Amino acid sequence: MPNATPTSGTAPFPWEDRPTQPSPHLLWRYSGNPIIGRDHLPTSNSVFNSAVVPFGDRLAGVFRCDDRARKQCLHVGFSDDGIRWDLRQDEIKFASQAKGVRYHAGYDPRVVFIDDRYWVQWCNLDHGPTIGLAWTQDFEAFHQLDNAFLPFNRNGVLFPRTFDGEYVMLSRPSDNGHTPFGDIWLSRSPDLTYWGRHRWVMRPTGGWQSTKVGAGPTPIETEAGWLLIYHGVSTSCNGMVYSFGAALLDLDQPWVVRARAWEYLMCPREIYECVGDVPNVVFPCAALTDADGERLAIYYGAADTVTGLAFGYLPEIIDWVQRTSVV
Ligand code: BMA
Repeated sequence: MPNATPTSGTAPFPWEDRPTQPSPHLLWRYSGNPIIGRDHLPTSNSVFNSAVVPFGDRLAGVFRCDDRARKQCLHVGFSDDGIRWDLRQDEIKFASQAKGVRYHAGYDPRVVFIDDRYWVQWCNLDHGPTIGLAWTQDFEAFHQLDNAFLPFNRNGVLFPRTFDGEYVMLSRPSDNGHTPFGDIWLSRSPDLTYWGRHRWVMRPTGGWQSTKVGAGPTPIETEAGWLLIYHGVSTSCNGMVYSFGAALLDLDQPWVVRARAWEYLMCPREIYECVGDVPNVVFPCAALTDADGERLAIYYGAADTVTGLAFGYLPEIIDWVQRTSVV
């Protein structure tokens, strides 16, 4: 069985056993979904597409909270069990910023621990959407670097370690609107400021992922390769539909796709995924594994309104990606 590098350490790992009712699905949803409602903060319109990470013996996270003016804001939150979250009312204010960089609004954060600090990647609005980067060591003081890329770009996702001394990030070049296209690309940097050595990774194929694809949670290192959970978008007569699936990237050359499942892992079907500010969206931004690298908990935004949690077994998912691969 492939083993994943555990990401949970001594932090709590949220879990609920697979329902006993026969289910054809690899993932099952937490029975108490959504775990974070749209009114979690007195000022929030919606809380979704958010990132959580082990933080000592707790979990911490950066949350997308759109306010009631519909401004996209980033807020810090903490949890003792991964299910009940306490979000700070004030949005993140940067303790320092690279000269000239702007933070007007931000959304769809990811968080990853590399070396000795937590790196936040998000879609930063600075003359168009691009990839913002900041670090923190305590989830109190955040320090913003220069944007990683030129606009327009979304879904910047760092790998959790360096490759030959270089940081590696996935992203999706896009447009200034509701981009009707999108491939996943990979870029490298010696210092998280200067990015280059770009490599193409994957394009939309068909069905649930026929319009565009974008990286989701931080890739998970396993013996079978990097498990990449990514969102795929299709376009129906009713608009875009966001689902998510999985692929395995080469351990040493992570721009090489070794396997890619044809079917989705999850598509919007519960009421809270199909009804909200943007109907028919499940959008994963974070995943935790347990200490044995067996169990997986995925945090995802639902209908751009609330936050959901889903569970699965990593070995089953990896086996399924390999068995059903179209690569
Ligand atoms: C994308 C982003 C995501 C959102 C998705 C569906 O462009 O805005 O935050 O979940 O659209 O609306």
